[in-house]
Amino acid sequence: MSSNSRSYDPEESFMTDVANFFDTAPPLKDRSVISKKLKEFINHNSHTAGNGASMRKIVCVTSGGTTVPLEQRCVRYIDNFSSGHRGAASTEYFLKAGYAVIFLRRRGTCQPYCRSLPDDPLLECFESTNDSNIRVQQSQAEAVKKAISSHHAALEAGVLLKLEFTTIFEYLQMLQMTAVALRDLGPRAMFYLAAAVSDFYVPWETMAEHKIQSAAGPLDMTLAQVPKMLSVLRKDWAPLAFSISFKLETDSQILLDKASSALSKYNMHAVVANELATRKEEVTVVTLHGKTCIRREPGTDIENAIIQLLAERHAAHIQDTLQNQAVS
Ligand code: PAZ
Repeated sequence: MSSNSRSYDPEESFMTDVANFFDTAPPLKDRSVISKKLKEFINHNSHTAGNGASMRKIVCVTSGGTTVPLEQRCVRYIDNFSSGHRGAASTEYFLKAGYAVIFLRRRGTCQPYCRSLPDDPLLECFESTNDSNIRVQQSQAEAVKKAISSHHAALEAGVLLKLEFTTIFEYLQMLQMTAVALRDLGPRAMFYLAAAVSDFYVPWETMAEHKIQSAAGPLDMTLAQVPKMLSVLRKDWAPLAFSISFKLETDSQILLDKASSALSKYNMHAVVANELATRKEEVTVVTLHGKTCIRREPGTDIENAIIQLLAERHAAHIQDTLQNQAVS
């Protein structure tokens, strides 16, 4: 070995992968618009409601699956399953609990306050009248009124900001921007990362520009690993924020072990473990203090109980952090 050869440093190599991911990702189209919206939203919610520990808390809820394009002029892509129901329902309960919410969702997936509406609200909630006007169908009137008024109330009060992504490149850039923008809130910020994020991707510079041709025979493609940004979020982007990730598995035998290992590996404050088939009925919240199983109560959403538990833990995290800061 020559005297100036350096030994392999896994941390350095990981940070290089992270830097490469962002350096080579196609730039966000609306970066300056998103940045302005984030700044205004955080500013508005930092100067309203209380002071010290009672100041308004802001949570970033991520929701829906990210896509992995296979071509730069994308015709085909790999997708991650998520209807966005968890994120949308959780957003409603966070707002009810007094949080301001940055709702970062996959375009076209479920939105807060729309869960009780039919799949195609425009076509199924409205009807035309004899005098060529449009009116809400009687059977949908209550649901439509409630959805519109709750949504407008949240926007009017400036406590709901909705941002949209499709690809893994957009998602991670927007998450980074949001986390860095929330950094100064310290422990009052929360990340509730329910989005289903791709583990593998095609780096932009190695991606075919045009539609891949089937005449060339079977497709043989190697996907690179997406760097695990959770640890970067905790270490660099927003180190004092209360951070919760989700772990989805289809094999119940490995679910809790995988959740515990995510907790320690990425230094999360909690990991919500759920199985695909039962995710609306049962989850387990894994923390350093133990595991709490939550089951859906009849007549409500499971997210109601998840948010109650996490809001309590978040309040304790704020107290602890502020006390530690006062002592040091
Ligand atoms: O969006 P949805 O309500 O259909 O499902 C929610 C979920 C299963 C995507 C979410 O609870 C979750 O586990 N997200 C993280 C998935 C992952 O391990 O990447």
